[in-house]
Amino acid sequence: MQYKVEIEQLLQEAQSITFACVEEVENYRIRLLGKKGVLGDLFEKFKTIPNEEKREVGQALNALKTAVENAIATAREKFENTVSDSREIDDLTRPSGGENGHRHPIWQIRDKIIDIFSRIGFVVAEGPEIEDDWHNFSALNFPPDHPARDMQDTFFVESGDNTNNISLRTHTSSVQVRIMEKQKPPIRAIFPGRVYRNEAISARAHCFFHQVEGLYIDKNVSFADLRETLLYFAKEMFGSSTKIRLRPSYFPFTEPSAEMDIECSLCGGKGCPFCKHTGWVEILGCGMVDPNVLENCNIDSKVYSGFAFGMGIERQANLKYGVKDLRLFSENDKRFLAQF
Ligand code: 2U9
Repeated sequence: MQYKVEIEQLLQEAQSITFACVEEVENYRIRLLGKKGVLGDLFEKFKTIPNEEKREVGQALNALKTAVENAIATAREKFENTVSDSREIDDLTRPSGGENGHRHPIWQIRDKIIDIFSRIGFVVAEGPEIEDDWHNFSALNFPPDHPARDMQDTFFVESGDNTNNISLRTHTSSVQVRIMEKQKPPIRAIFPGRVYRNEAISARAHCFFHQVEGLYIDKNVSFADLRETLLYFAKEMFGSSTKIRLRPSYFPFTEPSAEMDIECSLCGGKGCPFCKHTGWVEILGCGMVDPNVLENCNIDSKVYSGFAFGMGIERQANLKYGVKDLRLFSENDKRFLAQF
């Protein structure tokens, strides 16, 4: 009980705290996030929380961590601007006070994923949201009769006969194709972006969502490299004790293909409604790039091999924050957004 009250009080503090100078921000950071900081203690104590309370308390703890990080980032930004742009201080017509905005939760997760992969040498690449058939489907080995090529599943931009087959991209894999066509291996990049699927909007599906895909192509890249890279990602994203498993799967563009699960953090792998009593929750898809796809992009599949992976950012947010209804992410309701 005392534990929950402490989290609530710290959350209120993080949401209202103001700083007079950079030193105060740093002292606050050390007190909350430092090696022996308050948050470290709380996360340590979390292990002793009874299983049935873990979900609610875990969400509150994550919300607190985000609020503290936001308070620090916002304060730092403010002081940086104050020093670098002295004209702003002199602008007496500027409105004072008011609420501070912050990054959208989807963007926070996107930044975290980029940060994790950039630490091991992945660069970020972006590309167009409107794509031709080659980059979105054909180069990726989609057979002519694949359901994703159907108007029921994909938004086509050209109305009528669709002779050009221009569509809103259904995944950021199209950017991978563009990079591979332009650049000789080694290629080590991640591809964040918004993608579109022709789905009826509900709590579990939306007509657009956000992905981060990744690609590593070089000589002698193996499935073991894929596994270790994704294990590193899972530990950085969900905590150092995170366990993973890979299940065989199928995608047109990878062979072999797999889906990766992490052990359910709510029940510790014992089985609960959240993990549908399996003890595991799916976080991403992955595989070795199909040699046909390499050849389609003019990369010699006898010399080079590579792995690829893809994940939905909303899915990661769902796992990290327990947000179940996808629609909340695009409604711009401040009561929802202010919690992150
Ligand atoms: C190239 C070659 C291979 C990207 C990959 C997945 C597996 C995958 C889904 C996860 C959830 C999409 O957001 S989601 O619905 N993605 O499972 N994506 S491998 O593989 C590529 C991409 C490009 C040239």
